[in-house]
Amino acid sequence: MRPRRVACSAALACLLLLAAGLAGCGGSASPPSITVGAARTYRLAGLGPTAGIRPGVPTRISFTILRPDGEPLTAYRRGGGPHTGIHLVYVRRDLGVIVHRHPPVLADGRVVDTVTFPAPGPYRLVVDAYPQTSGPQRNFQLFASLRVAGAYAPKPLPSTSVAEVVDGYRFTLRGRPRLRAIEPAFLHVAVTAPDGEPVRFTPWYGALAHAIFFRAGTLDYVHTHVCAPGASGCASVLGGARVSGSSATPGKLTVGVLLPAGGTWRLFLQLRAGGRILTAPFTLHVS
Ligand SMILES: [Cu+2]
Repeated sequence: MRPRRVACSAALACLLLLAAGLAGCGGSASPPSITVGAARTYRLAGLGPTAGIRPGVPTRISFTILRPDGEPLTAYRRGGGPHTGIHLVYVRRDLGVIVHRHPPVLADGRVVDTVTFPAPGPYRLVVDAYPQTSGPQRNFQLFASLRVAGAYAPKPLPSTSVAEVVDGYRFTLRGRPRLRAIEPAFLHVAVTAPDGEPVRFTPWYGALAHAIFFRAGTLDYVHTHVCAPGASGCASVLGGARVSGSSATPGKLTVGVLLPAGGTWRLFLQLRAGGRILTAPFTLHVS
C-alpha cells in the first residue's frame, strides 16, 4: 500500500478536504497524515559542542542564530544599558549552577563563547537575543541542552533565606517578600562588603545588577535589571507590563520582579563588586 502522504498529492488539498469535512484523501476512512512545516521563526544553528564538555576546562561554545528567512542574524541592538547584543545564561537543571555571559557576535553572525563549567550535569542554555529590529518585541529567547561530563546528582533547592554571603559580601533581603504571579513587585536588597561598608555598585554588562529568575522544574526564565535612576533601556516587559529596578544609594538595590507563574523560583542576583562578579542565589515562593 502506498503511504498516505504520497496518496495525498498536495498537503494543501488534504487540508482543504479536511476543512470541508470530507473523509480524507484516497477514499480511506482513516485520517490522512499531513506534515505541517515548522513556523518560520528564529532558530539556533550549528550549536556545539553540546556533549562531552569537561568541567573545569575552558570550552568554546559556538552557534549562529538564523533569522526567519534562513539567513544568519548579524544586526543586534547596541548602545548603553543592558538590552543589547546577545546574552547567554547556562543553568544546571537543578538550578545549582549558573553562568551568565555576553559574548560578542562576529561579523558573520557567529557567536563564540569560551566557558568553563564548574560542575558536571545537564545544563539548559538560554540565548536571549536583542536583534536590531523595529517593533514592540525587543528580544526573544532560544533554548538548548548541554551536557557537562561527570557524575551528577541533582541537589534539592535550598529553602528560602533572607541573607546570603558570597565571598564575604552580604546580601540581605528586607522583609519576607510576598510574591504573586503576574503581579509586579520589588525586592529590597542591602549589599555590604566584607568590611561591613555598603557596596558601591559599578555597571557590569550595562546594569548595576542583574536579576535572573528560573522556575524550579520547568526552568521558565525571567531577567530584570537594576540601573541608576533615570537610566533608559532598563525595563523588562512581560505581557505588556514593565518592570525595572533601581539603585540610588550605595549598598541598596531595588529589584523589579514580574514572574509569569506561581511556584518555586530561584533568583540569581549578580553584580560586580571589588573587581569580581558576585552571584547571590535566593529561593522564592510565588503564589
Ligand atoms: Cu542582565
